[in-house]
Amino acid sequence: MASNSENLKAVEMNTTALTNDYYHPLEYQWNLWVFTNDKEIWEDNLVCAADFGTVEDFWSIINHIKMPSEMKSGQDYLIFKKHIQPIWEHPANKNGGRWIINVEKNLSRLDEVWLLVLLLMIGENLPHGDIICGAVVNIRSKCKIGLWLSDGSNHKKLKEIGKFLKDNIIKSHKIGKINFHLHMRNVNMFTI
Ligand code: MGP
Repeated sequence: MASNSENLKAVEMNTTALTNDYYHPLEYQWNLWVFTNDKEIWEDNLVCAADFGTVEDFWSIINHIKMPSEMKSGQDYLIFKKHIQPIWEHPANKNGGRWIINVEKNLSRLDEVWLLVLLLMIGENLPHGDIICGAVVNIRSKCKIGLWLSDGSNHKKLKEIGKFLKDNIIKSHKIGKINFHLHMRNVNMFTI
């Protein structure tokens, strides 16, 4: 008969095996930020609400928070790589910009497109994952989803990412055109 310490060791080994098999690590660690629009100073509205680095933790967060279509106007979700703050001023963002997808709020399409963008982003399915900083959904009368990129000068990479979004999300959801804006000059640089 096995001793108590042997039994304990066997349980510990099984637990480790189970834990390692159960969790699927993502390439990057991510933070979920929530923007609430209650305070006068813009940055004071940003709260880091959760972090995740595995597929299972991502879904447990998504399953416990409101989807964008249920949020109040003025609010945002921002999901960014853990070392990047979701503001233009952060070094990873200051020379970058974003692809902007305009989506109507009252449609389940907003939730679907947001989820698809997130899955492509955290799953490293988008091209040039190294220049992807994060994604933002702005709940407004005209809702927007933005994919933030760190390098606004590499037009080839920017366009390849935009084309991927267009081919894999935009066409199937009948959204129309998407636009690329640099953060430092909020003007349209490309439309596809
Ligand atoms: P917004 O919330 O990104 O978009 O920016 P919205 O509300 O759709 O408005 P629009 O300007 O795109 O039409 C709204 C305002 O919030 C900006 O004009 C800034 O004053 C402020 N703001 C937004 N962001 C993302 C930042 C940021 O990163 N840094 C600072 N300092 N202010 C920001």
